[in-house]
Amino acid sequence: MGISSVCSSYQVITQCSHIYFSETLVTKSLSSLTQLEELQLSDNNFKEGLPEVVGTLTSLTELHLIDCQLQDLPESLSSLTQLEWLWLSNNNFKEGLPEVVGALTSLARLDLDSCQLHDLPESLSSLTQLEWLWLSNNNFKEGLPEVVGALTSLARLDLDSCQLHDLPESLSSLTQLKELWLSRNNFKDGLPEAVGALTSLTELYLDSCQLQDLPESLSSLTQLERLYLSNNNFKEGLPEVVGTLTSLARLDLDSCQLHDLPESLSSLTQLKELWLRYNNFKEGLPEVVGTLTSLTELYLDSCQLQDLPESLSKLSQLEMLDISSNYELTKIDEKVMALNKLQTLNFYGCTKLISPPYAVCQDGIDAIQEYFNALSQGREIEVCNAPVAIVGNSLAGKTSIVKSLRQGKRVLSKRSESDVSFKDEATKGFEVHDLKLPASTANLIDHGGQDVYHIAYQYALKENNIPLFVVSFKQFLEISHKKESQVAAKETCWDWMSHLYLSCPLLGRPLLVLTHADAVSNQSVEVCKDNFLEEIARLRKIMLEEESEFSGKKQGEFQKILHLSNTEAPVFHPEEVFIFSDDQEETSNIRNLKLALDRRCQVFKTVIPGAWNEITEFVTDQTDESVIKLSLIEEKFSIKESHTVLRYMHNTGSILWYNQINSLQPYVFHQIHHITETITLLFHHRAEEKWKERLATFTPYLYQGRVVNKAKYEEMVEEFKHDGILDSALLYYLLTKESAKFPWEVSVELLKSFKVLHGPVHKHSNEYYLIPFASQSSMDGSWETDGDLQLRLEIQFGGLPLPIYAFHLAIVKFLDVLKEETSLPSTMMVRNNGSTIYHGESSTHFVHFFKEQRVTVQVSTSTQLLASSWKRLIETTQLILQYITSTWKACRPSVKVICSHCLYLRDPQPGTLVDPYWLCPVFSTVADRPMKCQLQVHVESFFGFKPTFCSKREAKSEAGVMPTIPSPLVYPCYSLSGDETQNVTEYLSKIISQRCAISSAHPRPQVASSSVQYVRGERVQLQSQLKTEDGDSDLSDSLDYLDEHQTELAIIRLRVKPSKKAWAKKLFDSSSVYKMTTPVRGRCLVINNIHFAGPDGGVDSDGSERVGSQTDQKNVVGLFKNLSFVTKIHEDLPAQVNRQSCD
Ligand SMILES: Nc1nc2c(ncn2[C@@H]2O[C@H](COP(=O)(O)OP(=O)(O)O)[C@@H](O)[C@H]2O)c(=O)[nH]1
Ligand SMILES: [Mg+2]
Repeated sequence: MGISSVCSSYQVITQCSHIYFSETLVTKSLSSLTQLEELQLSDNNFKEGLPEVVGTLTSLTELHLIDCQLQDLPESLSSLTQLEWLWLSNNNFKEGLPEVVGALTSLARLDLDSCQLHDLPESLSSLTQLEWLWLSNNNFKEGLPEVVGALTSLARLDLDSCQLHDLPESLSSLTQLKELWLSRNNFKDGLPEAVGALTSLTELYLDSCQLQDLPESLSSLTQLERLYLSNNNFKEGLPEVVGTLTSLARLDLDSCQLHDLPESLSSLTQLKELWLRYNNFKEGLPEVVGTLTSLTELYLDSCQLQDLPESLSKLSQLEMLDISSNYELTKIDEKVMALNKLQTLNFYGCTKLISPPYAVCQDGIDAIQEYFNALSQGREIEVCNAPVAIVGNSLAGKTSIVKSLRQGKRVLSKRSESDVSFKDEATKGFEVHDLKLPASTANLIDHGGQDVYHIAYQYALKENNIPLFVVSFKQFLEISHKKESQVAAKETCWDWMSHLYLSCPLLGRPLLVLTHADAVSNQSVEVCKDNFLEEIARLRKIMLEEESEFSGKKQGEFQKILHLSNTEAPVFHPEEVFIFSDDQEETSNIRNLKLALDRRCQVFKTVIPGAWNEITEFVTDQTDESVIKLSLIEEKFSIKESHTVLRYMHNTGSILWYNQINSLQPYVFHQIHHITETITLLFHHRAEEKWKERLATFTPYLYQGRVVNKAKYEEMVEEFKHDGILDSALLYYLLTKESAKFPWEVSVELLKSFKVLHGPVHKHSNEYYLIPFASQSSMDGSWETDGDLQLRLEIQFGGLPLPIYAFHLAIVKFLDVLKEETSLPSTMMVRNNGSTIYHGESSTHFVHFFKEQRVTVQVSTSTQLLASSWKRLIETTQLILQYITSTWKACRPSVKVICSHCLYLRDPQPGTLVDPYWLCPVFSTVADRPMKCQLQVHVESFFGFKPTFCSKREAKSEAGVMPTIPSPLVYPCYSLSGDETQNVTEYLSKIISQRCAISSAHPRPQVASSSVQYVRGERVQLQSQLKTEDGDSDLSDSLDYLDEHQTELAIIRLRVKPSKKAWAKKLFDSSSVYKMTTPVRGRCLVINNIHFAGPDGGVDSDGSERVGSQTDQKNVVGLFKNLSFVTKIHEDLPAQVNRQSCD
């Protein structure tokens, strides 16, 4: 279709990277558009010059030529005498701006941003109509061209990032200038005086200019309404001249290293918006702020404030107050909260607020005002309740510490690893016990140390608590002897930082309890303690070094973990380290620990209205039920007040009320241990014994009208244990028969809301739930080569390691996401380290390598579905990332796009495209743009990272060995035309012969990540198991790569090397062996009958089905695909197989 046939007087042509402007097409079609007023040609490639025809469109008033690789402009452009707006940013005029621009005398707006300009032609002075000029991001190191001063109609001049040090005097002729943008230049030696002469200025941008002072002459800018000064260094004080700019309505002083503000600022009587974020007002907010009575918006984010002074109460016009991220803020003056125009209060991160309590602030300004009203009207009670999170390895001595604290003497819990008959006091999930201290009450949250219980931690997570780490000297020494002391410090203590601080970066410094001092024999306890603390300090150093390597990246939340990021203070304060042994006489330690806890609890001290006590007592008195219905409380008390009280009780750890989760909001869990009892029905550190016990007492029951007998029960249990697939009949049994703590729906919600369960999934009228955590089996490697094409992304997590349960929850999230996305009947499979969802011809895999802190997401697909598969891959990854980063706020993920072309060739070192800023909001808003541009723009311009992609691409295509790789195989794309798909298909068939060559030339590294699989909680005695294999077996050769340090890893997939055994070699050398050497080795037909037809052709009457044969099918198909067979699957074929159906 000719362009002219669709173009009328107004036409936009944009993003036409695929339209080739042949001379004939352009002259024939475009030249006839004599009425054309606006032409959009941005994002095209006019490296060879702009087509002359553009100059014939004499009616043009607006011409867009952004990012067109232009180096010059044709003279003919001078005929565009009507042209008012010309957009030329992101072109390359290194050789100078084409003179023709100066001939466009009607120009009112000229955009020359990022054009590599060093100078401007004199001819520009003819642009007497020019009002707006963008010159940002050019290099005027040698000085701004004088010609700019001649453009006397200018109202707006943008000179951001121009490497300017000074400005010419001539600039002062711009008497019409209203807006001047000078951000990100270097005025270390002072702001040029010329600025003070621009007396018409209303807006002045001077952020990030390395300013330390401002000239007095600025006081002439009497019209100035907006002044941007953020990111300068006014350590010595804000220049007094600012106080003379009495027309100012907005003043931006973010990140100016301010400690105080001058009194003179009080003259700014028109000031409406004041930005003071990221300054240090530890000593108190300057009083002068309270005099700015016209203020409507005040931003005090991250100012290290400890209180909000009463003086702010004079800001009667204030509508918006941002005090977020003032982590030490404990008090907001009552009068400030009484400001009647105040509508928005942002206090995110101020978890230490005690007056009003944080729980009250969470309910908004009304609740705060009511709280103060209630206080002033009636009785008030001072309370001091604080949650204490106790973490540490299993058997570290956590529960013993809790008992000792509560009983006031050293008491040890009774544990037995081996004796089954013994009542084991191992903590399951978590337990909460209160502890009365001299001036406070602590709610001790004792966490179970075993891996299986980590998933339960999320239930008791608090934004603010007192962390207490328990480390056993015995374990520390044992690991130190076996490995080294650094590993020991990491395993006994450091890893626990992630559990608490990744999700709640704002928690204060942890207390440390060292137990089993009686186990330290040869060396003194003090030496051992010092050794441990040194190793912890070293671990912190290593982590911070790793952080600085990534310094280009946003560290965000991580920086807030102060005891880790601030190296001036030790990780554990010497006065908060306690040593315990089994000595029962030892009571002074307990006393000291109690005192230390009491001191820390003081921070939580607050005053509450007397009326609250009634609600608190009502809740604690309800001992008959496991869960209180919220409606019951709401009937008796005011709704608003009871919510605030419940939230307060939740924050202090005395109840659990998940008011953020809609389905759980109607319930108040005041018998906290019942929650963990519900969870431990599914996971238990002695799962095997538990199942056996259950079986012994099993009696048949009814579920949905059907009797579940023992055989069915056993089958369901086996399926659950092996595959993590939980039949809802079994879930029902566990939650109602085994323990009826909560109503069935509440229990299910409790598990589903925290991503312990995924489901229900329906299959053949049965309902199932999927629980990756429960599965004992791991993903086999066949997913790697599944499908014609593999599209793959890898997420690597840096910094503090994510706990393993984070990966399991992410798998459930993955299942949730894809279930919603696809309406196709899809099947799913879960394993303890991953999951696969099959949708029609493609399948999506999620696999995690916990030890390496890495996740792989892959879509295996056909060429036909290439674009939609990329889309699915990217969107799935993004949703998973959003989930992980919102829960584990301080984690630092980075994402790699793996080159699909390399994957196709089975290249062991595939090319990657690195995007360290994957989560950048720009990406999510421009969803439909090919990601290629975005990745490159971000990577190159912001972080100095260069994407490395498919190393074979350039080299091979230049040498002419390979045709150019179609870009959808290298870059993600969101849409593909039929031709492009065809192109990819042809290309792939051409290179299939290369596949084997490359993969045999670079054998995979022996311990390829994918061959390492983690088996939860089980120390698989792999060595001994394998040794019992046939001594002649080739598999025994592979043991040499087993790592001594990784005994808890099970290497499931072993590489099979060519045999060295003569008898085996002979088998392959005989003339009777048919050698297969063609790229496609042959066809493989898999017939899998899952359901057997009954005599009438329907499903067999006894409903028998071969559950699990799907897995065999996958394995068989995977194997043959690896051997380059074309595979075809048939399911449920009748006995009389029609030959045709197999063809
Ligand atoms: N010798 C000695 N044994 C201790 C000490 N603290 C705890 N234990 C024992 O270590 C085992 C584990 O203690 P427990 O408090 O249940 O550990 P948890 O798993 O961290 O809760 C129990 O058998 C305790 O009796 C200690 O300081 N010295
Ligand atoms: Mg315990």
